Amino acid sequence: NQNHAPQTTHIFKSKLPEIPISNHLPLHGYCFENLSQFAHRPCLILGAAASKTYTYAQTHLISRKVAAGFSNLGIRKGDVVMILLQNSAEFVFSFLAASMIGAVATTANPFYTAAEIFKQFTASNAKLIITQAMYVDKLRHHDGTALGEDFKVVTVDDPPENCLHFSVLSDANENDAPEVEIRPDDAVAMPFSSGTTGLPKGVVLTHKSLTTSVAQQVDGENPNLYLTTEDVLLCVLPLFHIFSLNSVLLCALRAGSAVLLMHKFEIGTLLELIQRHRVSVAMVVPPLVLALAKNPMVADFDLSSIRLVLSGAAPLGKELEEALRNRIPQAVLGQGYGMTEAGPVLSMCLGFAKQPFPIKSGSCGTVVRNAELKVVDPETGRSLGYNQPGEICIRGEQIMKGYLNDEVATASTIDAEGWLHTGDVGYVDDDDEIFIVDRVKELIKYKGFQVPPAELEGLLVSHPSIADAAVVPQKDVAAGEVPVAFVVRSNGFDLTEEAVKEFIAKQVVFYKRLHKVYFVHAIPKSPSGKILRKDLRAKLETGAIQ
Ligand code: 4UU
Repeated sequence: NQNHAPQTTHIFKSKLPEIPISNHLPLHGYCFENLSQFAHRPCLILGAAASKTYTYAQTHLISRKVAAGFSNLGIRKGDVVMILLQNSAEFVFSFLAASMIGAVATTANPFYTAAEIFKQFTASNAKLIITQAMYVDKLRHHDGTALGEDFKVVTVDDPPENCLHFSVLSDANENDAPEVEIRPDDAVAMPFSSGTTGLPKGVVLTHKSLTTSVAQQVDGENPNLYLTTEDVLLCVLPLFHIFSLNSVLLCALRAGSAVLLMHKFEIGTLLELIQRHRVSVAMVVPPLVLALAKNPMVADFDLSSIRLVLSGAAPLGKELEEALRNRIPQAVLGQGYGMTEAGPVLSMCLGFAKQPFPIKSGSCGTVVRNAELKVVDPETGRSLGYNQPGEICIRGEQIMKGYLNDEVATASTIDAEGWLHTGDVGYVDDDDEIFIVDRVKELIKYKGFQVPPAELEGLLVSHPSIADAAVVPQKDVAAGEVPVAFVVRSNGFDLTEEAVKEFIAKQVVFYKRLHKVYFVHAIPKSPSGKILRKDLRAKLETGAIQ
C-alpha cells in the first residue's frame, strides 16, 4: 500500500542564508530599534495638498502620545481598537500606539457598508473606532449598540455629535502611557480575511509574526527587499490591507525610509507626487501596473526616480509587466506573494535584494528566508518536487497565531506540523522561483481586494425569492476577477437579474457587487453538500452558460 510508504518532504528555502531575527521585541520596539540613526529624516510625507512631513522622531513621539491617549480613554492591554481610515498619518500613529500599550489594531475598509463594519466590529469586540467624520453616520443606529456609550468614536477631523477629536489622543502626555509587558506571542494586529473558505475571520498576527515577516524582507547583510534611508516609498495601497501595512509601512519604518501617504488612487495626483517627491520604491497591485503602463498621462511626468516596483495581491500578467518595463526601464520589476494569514509574505522577488539575483518574468519571487515552503498534491497531500504544481504551504514564525475564536477554521488552515495551507496552486522552478497558476480556495480577488463568496451566498439566500445560490469568480481584464452568481429562484420567474444585483449592491462595498447573475434550476453540489465551484467556473469559461 503506497499510502504507508515513507514519504520524503521536499522543503524549499530561500537562496539567502538564515539570519538572526530580533523577534523577541514588541513590534514598535523592533520597527524603531534603529531610530537614533535617522531620527531627523522624513518618516511620513502627506501626499495631500500641504505636503506636510513628520520626521522619525516626531512620528515616534506622536505615537507615544496617542498610546497615552488610548490609555486615558481606558484602552488596556489586549483590548482591540478599530482603525477605519484612509491612509493618513493618524492611521500610522494609531497603529503604533496600539502596539505600544499592548492593544490590538483591527483595520477595516472605510468604504465598507454599516453592516460590514459592524460584523468586524462585533466579532473583534473593539472598544474604540478611529475614523473620519464622513463615515460616522454608518456607525450610528446599529442594533443594540450606542455610539459614545458602548463604544467610543474618535475622528481625525471635526468630530460629529458624541465623537471625540483625535487631539484627545495626540495631545496626551507621552509619559502617561503605562508600562506594559508585551510577550512575542501577544496579538498586535487583527486584519480580517476569509482565508481558504467561509466568512471573513479575525487573523491574529502577533508581535512575533510581524517582526519576523518584516525581518525576512528587510533585515540581514543582504536583505531580500533592500530599502535605505534615502528611499521614498509610495503608499497608495490601503494600509488596512496587510500588503501595504507590512511591506510598505512596517518595512519602511524598520529601514528608515520615507513613506509617501496617499489617501486614494488618482492617476494624475499619483504621477505628480511621484515626480515631486522622487519616489524610489513603488508597491502596487496589477490594476495600478495597468494604469502606469497604459495611461497616456504617464508620458508627461518624470518617473526616473523609481528604482523598484513591487506588485502583489493578485496575478500579474507577463504582457503587463513588459508594458511597464517599457515605461520605466531603469526599475527592477518583480512580485511579492502574500496571504494575510501567512504574516503575510511567503515569497519575494530576489531582484530586490542588495546583491540581487537574476529573476524571471511572471515569477512571484522566492520563499522568504527563515521559512520553509512546500508544494503538496491537493488530493493526496503528498509533497511534490521542483516544477510540479500543487498547493503551496508555508511554515515559519511569521505565520498567524490563528483565527480569532475559531479553532475549527484554524485547524483546517494550519496543520499539526505547523504548515499553513494557502489554497493557492503553484510550483517552484529549477531556480527556486515560485509561479502561481491557480487557486483551489473559494476566494475571489477583485483588483487584489478579497471578495468572499460565502458572504455573498449568505446574503443571496436571505432573499425571500432565492432558494439557493453560488458565487464564483469570472475573469475580467480590468479587475482580474469579478464575482458572478448562480441563483435558483424559489417562486416563479419574477425575480430579475437587476433586482438581485441591486439587493446585493445595497449591502456590500463596491468591489463585492455582482457583475452577472445566471438563473439556474439547481446548484451543483457534492454528495456532502459542498458547492462544486470548479464545475461552475468551467461553465463560465467554456461559455456553456449565457
Ligand atoms: C498571484 O493579497 C494578500 C497579500 C499580498 C501581499 C502582501 C505582501 C503581497 C506582497 C507583499 O509583499 O493577502 P490576501 O489575504 O488579501 O490575499 C491572499 C491571496 C493569496 O492566497 C493569492 O491567492 O491573494 C493572492 N495573491 C497572489 N496571487 C497574493 N499575491 C499574489 C501574487 N500573485 N503575487
